[in-house]
Amino acid sequence: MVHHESFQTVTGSINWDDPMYKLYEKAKKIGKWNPADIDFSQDVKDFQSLRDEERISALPLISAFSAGEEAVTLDILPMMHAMANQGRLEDTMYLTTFVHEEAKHTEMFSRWQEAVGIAHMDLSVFHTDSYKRIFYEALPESMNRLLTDDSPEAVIRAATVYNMVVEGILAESGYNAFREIFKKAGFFPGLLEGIDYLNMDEGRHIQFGIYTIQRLVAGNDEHYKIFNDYIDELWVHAKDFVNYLTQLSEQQEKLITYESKINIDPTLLKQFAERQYKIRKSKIDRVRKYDSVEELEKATQ
Ligand code: DAO
Ligand code: FE2
Ligand code: MN
Repeated sequence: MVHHESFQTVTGSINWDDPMYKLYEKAKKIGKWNPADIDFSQDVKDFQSLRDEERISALPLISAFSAGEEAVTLDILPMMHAMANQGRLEDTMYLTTFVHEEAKHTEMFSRWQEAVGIAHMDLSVFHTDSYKRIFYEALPESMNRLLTDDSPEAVIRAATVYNMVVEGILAESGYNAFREIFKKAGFFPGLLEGIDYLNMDEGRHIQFGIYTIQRLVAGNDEHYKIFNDYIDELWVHAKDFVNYLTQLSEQQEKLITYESKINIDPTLLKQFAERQYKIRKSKIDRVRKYDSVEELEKATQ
């Protein structure tokens, strides 16, 4: 679109019942938190109380999240560009909150690293080839394609890597890991408070992705195949990274001979990620036989 032909709010109004508009309303109401207000003073004491090998157990996850949040902050704009270009006003309005939230997530991890004194460390050693395939390559490739191509295929692929794999599988599994490791052990209350906020924001982001893919896949087998093939391709790398984190924690456990509060059942991580993968697939699969998302909603009411 080069010129506007009309304006929705002049010829009619915002569609207040649009799912994207509802997400926008939710974000305005419940997305009000400020990373700068989180108190990390107990986290600093906790970090200092840990032995070196215990401290190291926090780093791979922190490293994956810091880069992950930075990547999604930098790579979201083409989606907004594509939705705006298509005249999808409610989607575009919702995405204004999305962009702001990813920036806050990036800020939160950076503040925590600064507070506990590890901001100077290069944590990229924890980025395996599989992590790089997703965050360094597939994510920016699929998102930036939207700048010149907003076809259904391009939108499906972008939402699949961003909302289904990075957010729906990896970030959700990561929140779970933070809670399993540190909440159970009673460490890092500030970081965990931040994780709870992030998790709420992320729920809306994933909803955006599910709805975006569902409306393009409804009644369209070719579009479904694009989603299904791409999520399966990326799952190989996501699974590989989860396995790497699991192996690290198994090695860690062998190293620590004293009684440590920091531990996690490694199989839990893998099982959680696998479950997320299956949930994402089934959410999209269920809309195939309907001609539209609205029809699915009517049928399941
Ligand atoms: O905030 O939208 C987002 C996505 C952040 C991605 C963070 C990925 C973290 C990977 C953790 C792996 C856990 C098993
Ligand atoms: Fe985020
Ligand atoms: Mn997100």
